[in-house]
Amino acid sequence: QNIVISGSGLFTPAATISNAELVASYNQYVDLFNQRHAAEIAAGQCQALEYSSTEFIEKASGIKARHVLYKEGILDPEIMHPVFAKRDEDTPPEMVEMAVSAAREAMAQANKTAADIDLIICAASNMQRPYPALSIELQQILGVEGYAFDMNVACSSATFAISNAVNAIRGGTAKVVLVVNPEFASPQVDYKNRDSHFIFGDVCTATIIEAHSSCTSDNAFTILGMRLKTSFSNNIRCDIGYTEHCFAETDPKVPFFKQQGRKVFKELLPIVADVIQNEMAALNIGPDQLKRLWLHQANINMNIFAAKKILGRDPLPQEAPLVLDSYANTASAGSIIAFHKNKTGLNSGDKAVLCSFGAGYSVGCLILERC
Ligand code: CO8
Repeated sequence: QNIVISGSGLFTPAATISNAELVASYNQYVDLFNQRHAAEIAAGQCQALEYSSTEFIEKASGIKARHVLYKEGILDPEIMHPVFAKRDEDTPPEMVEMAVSAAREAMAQANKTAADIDLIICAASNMQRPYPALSIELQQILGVEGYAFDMNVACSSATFAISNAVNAIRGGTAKVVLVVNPEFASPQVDYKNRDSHFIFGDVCTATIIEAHSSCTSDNAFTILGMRLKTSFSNNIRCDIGYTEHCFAETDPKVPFFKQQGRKVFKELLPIVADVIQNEMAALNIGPDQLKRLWLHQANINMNIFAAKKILGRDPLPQEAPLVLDSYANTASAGSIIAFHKNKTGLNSGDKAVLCSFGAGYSVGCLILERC
């Protein structure tokens, strides 16, 4: 049974933060911190903080700006986190609100109404609550029958969810599946940490997955193959969890994303290349047949390195499109944004790769063919 991605959608928050704005506020925070701890710093009991720089950020990551849901607070050196009101039980949380918007675009593209959808998977790096599942609230808002569930494989949440969608269709529990990836990353960013304050942005993507026989979209992609891989690593980690309030000592850094960026770069790339190359070999697809690589968007150098390894030459910019410059790292949504914004211009039969990689480690590779 041929299964296709027949539509995609994207919700982009209106507010943006440029590197210049982010670095200016961080550097103000550094000045305040160093003034307030001048005595301890002079006595060698505390390390002075160093300035961040726009040049470093752009060169090391390719990021120039990011979208955020709530800009207020992030740039205030006395606050350094998004400030927003807690919503009551009758108001959908931000992640559900973003998902409604992205879902509607994907459904329109795939010519689907709520009545056509049997399953909704909400897949993201963080959930605003453990239960009831965000996807079930989204199901109610969209007016979808059937069933819904949430899942998390960090940066590979979207590709792993698409593979779950394919399996649900093959298993007969659904005919048409909506996958949403609301990545509300900014609350997990430690804006007081120079190493990671620039990395993430907020966004939501959506895809419709269905059997080829029922697809009426004129811009659909057949899923020729899927390969998923995980391998445990502490190098990208977040420890916030529901047991946190039980501990006698609380660590103020617990809610935040942390990583050993260099180690991630070195260890993850070979796994990514292996997964993609093994799936290409299984499908008998050579690098010269690949017309596009929609890769996870974490780091420009990592993306170019991976594309070069797969293609065996330098990629042209349109072959491995980047959205990092304006969106930053958007966890699981990154490769789907690259797909959504750069899926036109391919001919029927053209092959492409959509691949996520990140925390876990986790890698999810889909080999696609333009219908
Ligand atoms: N400004 C100036 N200097 C800086 C800054 C800064 N902002 N930050 C660090 N430096 C300094 C460092 O301190 C270091 O100084 P020194 O040499 O004196 O020690 C020097 O610059 C070089 O630092 P790095 O070695 O860290 O620099 P890199 O060139 O390695 O670049 C990166 C850092 C950009 C982080 C890079 O390592 C990278 O991108 N690696 C890949 C990481 C990756 O892909 N991670 C995936 C994470 S995403 C994911 O999996 C999703 C998880 C779930 C998300 C949840 C949402 C929040």
